[in-house]
Amino acid sequence: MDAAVYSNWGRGLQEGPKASRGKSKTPRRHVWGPEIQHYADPGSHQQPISATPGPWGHWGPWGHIFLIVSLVLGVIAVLWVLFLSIFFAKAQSVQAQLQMVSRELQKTQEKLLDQLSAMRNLSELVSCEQCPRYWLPFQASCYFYSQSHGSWNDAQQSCVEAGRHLVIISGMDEQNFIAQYVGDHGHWVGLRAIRQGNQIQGYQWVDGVQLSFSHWNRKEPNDSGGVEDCIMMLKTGMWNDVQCDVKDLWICEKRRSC
Ligand SMILES: [Ca+2]
Ligand SMILES: [Ca+2]
Repeated sequence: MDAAVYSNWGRGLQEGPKASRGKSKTPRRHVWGPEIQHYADPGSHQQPISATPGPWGHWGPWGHIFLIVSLVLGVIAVLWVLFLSIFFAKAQSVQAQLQMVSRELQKTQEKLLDQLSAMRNLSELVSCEQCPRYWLPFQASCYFYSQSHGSWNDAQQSCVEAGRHLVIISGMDEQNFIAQYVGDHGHWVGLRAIRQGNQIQGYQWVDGVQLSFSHWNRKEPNDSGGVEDCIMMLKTGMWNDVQCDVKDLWICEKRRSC
């Protein structure tokens, strides 16, 4: 107990002589924790007669904790915003890189197709007419795989404009050759339904020949909804009837002299 605080112990609170002159040799203690209380009756410890702000100030320890928590939350919010900014910048960079890779892949695909066409032309140069650039030769025909999508009518018009037609598949050899280049996309072929009223009477190639060889997928043709008049090759190489305005890739065929 500080001698200056209770210099007149038992006679009420009174500063000691040296303390009252402000020249006490006993220095005032500074402690971290609750302030020392001055009691009128040191024995009772019930009636503090003076109280100065503690080391936490007038807000008390809870105010100090609130201030620290607010600062921590503020720092976390700033770090989170910083993280999101970096994340979105990275995402945009990755997207741009993917687009560039996609373009490079398309160019590589075109080059490979060109080289494949050249190799096949070379092997059949002796006996057959050469195929145009980007067209693949097989037996007495050349084949072109489109890079754009369109309806069955768009596809047929595109082929005919070039003096050819949508592919006509006459047998299993031709079917196997064509199927190996369809990749992961559906392709229109030159076959569509002959419909009278709501009934399909049969299927006909674009050259007017009735269907003889077929390679239908399981449970096809099903003419779902009564509107599936056009035939496409699935990525598996199997055939399916679908609506003619579906957007698909397509395959053109050009006969050549051998
Ligand atoms: Ca053919
Ligand atoms: Ca179908």
